[in-house]
Amino acid sequence: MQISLDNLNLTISAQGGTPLEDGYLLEGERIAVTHRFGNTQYYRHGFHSWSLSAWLPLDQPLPAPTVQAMWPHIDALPLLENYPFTGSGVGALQAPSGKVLLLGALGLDAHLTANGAELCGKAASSIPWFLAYGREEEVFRHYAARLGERLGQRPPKPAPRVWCSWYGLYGDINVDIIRDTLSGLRGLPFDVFQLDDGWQIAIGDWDANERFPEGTASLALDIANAGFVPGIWYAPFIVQPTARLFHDHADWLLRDADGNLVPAGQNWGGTFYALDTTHPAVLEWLRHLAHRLSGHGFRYQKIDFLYAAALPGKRTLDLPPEQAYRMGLEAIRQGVGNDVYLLVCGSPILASLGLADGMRIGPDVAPFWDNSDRSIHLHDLTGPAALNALRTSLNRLWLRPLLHIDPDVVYFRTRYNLLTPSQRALIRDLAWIAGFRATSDLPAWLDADERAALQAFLEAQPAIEQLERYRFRIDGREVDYSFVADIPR
Ligand code: 9PG
Repeated sequence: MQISLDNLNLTISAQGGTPLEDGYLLEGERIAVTHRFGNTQYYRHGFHSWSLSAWLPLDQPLPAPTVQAMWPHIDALPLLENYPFTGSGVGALQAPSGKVLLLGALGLDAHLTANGAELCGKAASSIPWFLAYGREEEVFRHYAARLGERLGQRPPKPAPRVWCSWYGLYGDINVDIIRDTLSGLRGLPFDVFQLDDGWQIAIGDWDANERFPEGTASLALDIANAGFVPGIWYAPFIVQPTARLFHDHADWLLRDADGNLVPAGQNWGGTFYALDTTHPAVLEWLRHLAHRLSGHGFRYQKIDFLYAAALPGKRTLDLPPEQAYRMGLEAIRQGVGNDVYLLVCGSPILASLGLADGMRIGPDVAPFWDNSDRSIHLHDLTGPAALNALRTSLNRLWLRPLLHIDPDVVYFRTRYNLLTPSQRALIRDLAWIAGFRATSDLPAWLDADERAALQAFLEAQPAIEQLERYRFRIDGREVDYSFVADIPR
């Protein structure tokens, strides 16, 4: 069919279409929009929190990451064909006029591709799509509003200010250092103290290990007594072979059509695997796990490596991957009830909407700017590095009306840190822009000035204005991220 959007004439292939005030509602399993923009910039939206989201020139392909076997989660596998001109959920093209043509799914399991002649969407079944043409800020805002109507939106409330153990202590946590940190944080206006990876017996066995001999409930009590909401990290959809769960419930694991286990990534000293989140016993186990942790006092739960439940595989119920994932996330939401804060991480984006309170929108930050071994030589822009975290997070700010968006932690320490003051300022400013404030700096590592800067960061309510795609004004001061958005080649 032929349609006209804001004086732009387009040829569209779809099963149905209805004009809207702010665009066009299309229906179909496959959508193709023919354009005449030529080799313009394509907005690629990554599969999950850590996957690359960026505006990319269509005439300059990037090599696909060469570490896919080790990191199957970098992107959904079908997205690596025609990399990087593929994406998940939404895609957009920049017109010569400067306006933007956006095609965004209003359902799950949707992927996109683009080239100099077409913008195409493909879903696992016929779903609604939103097509719009106009100012970039406007088309993304309208798309977000439609997504909220379809998939849900959490009630607006201010994002918690979080102290998270990961980027200070990594896995090296124990009850003594946690208690020391809690007392060192006294007087700083954090809402949540969140324990990250390192407290559990194994990935899959979510009980406290020997470094926390008094158990998780006692830990939550220590945190609450220090005046913070207890927060905890776990990775509910994955299992490592050393876990009891792996041996006790081999039938819960995600397998391919040949019955082989589907590898979900490599970490913690080996390959880890995914749960089949359409299996009734798995759903019951997930509800119970989330409920037990909230019952122990953890009213803030960071659930991680969630993409694993959305990998291709043969499941108990024959559902497409993101729908299967959403069943798992629903079980966790049911387990904790409506009042516990769920921060999803490593998570498919659209499929988490309406269920999560907050979402990590980029890769991990790190106390260094870039890791060229991984970014340049392995073409992988998802590894821990300040640059990667900033780039993808900046390109996901349009999600902000739907839930809290977490661009990851800010550094105030100069100890154990290779970032320059201006690099640290860019990270801090993006936390203000995104509206999610967190750090992992150990209070003992901060000198008086650094501690004062952290306190000011937590207390400030800066006025934020977006001037251009990557340019902002923060309390009158201009911040330009354009150089961050560029991809090293
Ligand atoms: C804990 C961490 C922190 C962090 C999460 C996540 O192997 N990997 O590719 C890999 C990717 C991300 C990652 C760890 C490993 O970080 O984003 O905030 O919670 O897990 O293990």
